[in-house]
Amino acid sequence: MGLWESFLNWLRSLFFKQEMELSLIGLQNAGKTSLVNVIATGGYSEDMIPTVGFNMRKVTKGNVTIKLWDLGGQPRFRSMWERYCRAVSAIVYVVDAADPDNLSISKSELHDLLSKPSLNGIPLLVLGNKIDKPGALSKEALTDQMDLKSITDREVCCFIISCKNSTNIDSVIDWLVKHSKSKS
Ligand SMILES: Nc1nc2c(ncn2[C@@H]2O[C@H](COP(=O)(O)OP(=O)(O)OP(=O)(O)O)[C@@H](O)[C@H]2O)c(=O)[nH]1
Ligand SMILES: [Mg+2]
Repeated sequence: MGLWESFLNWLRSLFFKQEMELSLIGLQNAGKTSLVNVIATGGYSEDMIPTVGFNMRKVTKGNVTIKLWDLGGQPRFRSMWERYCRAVSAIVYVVDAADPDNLSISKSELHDLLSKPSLNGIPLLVLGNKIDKPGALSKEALTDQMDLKSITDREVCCFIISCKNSTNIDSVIDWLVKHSKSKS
């Protein structure tokens, strides 16, 4: 590669570099930390330790550096969700789509969070995880049961995924990368 070409590549990398910050929210056991691992390294494990408080991870996809706040989903950590969502480009809300018993709690926690004025207008990505499991909800059923149609003050998108089988993880990354542009 010639000098001039190297110089142009360097310039390009400066101008196209994007940064974004995201928060991963959802009830305990939904698969938030598993999703971070799949996005970062492609690794998946059944043996996961519940997140205590939060973890911050940085992941680079192409020219985009994504700073991820992976929050604990147990009841005692939910009061800090809002604080970690204030400055983000998007909120990613993870739901266990194969756990019907927790859906109504998950739904009310989501709607509570979105009612905070500080989070007004922040785009929302809802992910129904664990679709590898029998009885997991379809995207339509999840949209319905999480009452996503009632959210009209922001952009809302929904995918059903499996961290275990890496299903639709590409679509998630594409969505995230597209939304990095709105911030920087
Ligand atoms: N079958 C299946 N299990 C999954 C999937 N994703 C995550 N799990 C399992 O779900 C359990 C909880 O995963 P975590 O990623 O720790 O969940 P979390 O949302 O981070 O939980 P907290 O940190 O407590 O809020 C683990 O045993 C995972 O292996 C999936 O796509 N399919
Ligand atoms: Mg976790």
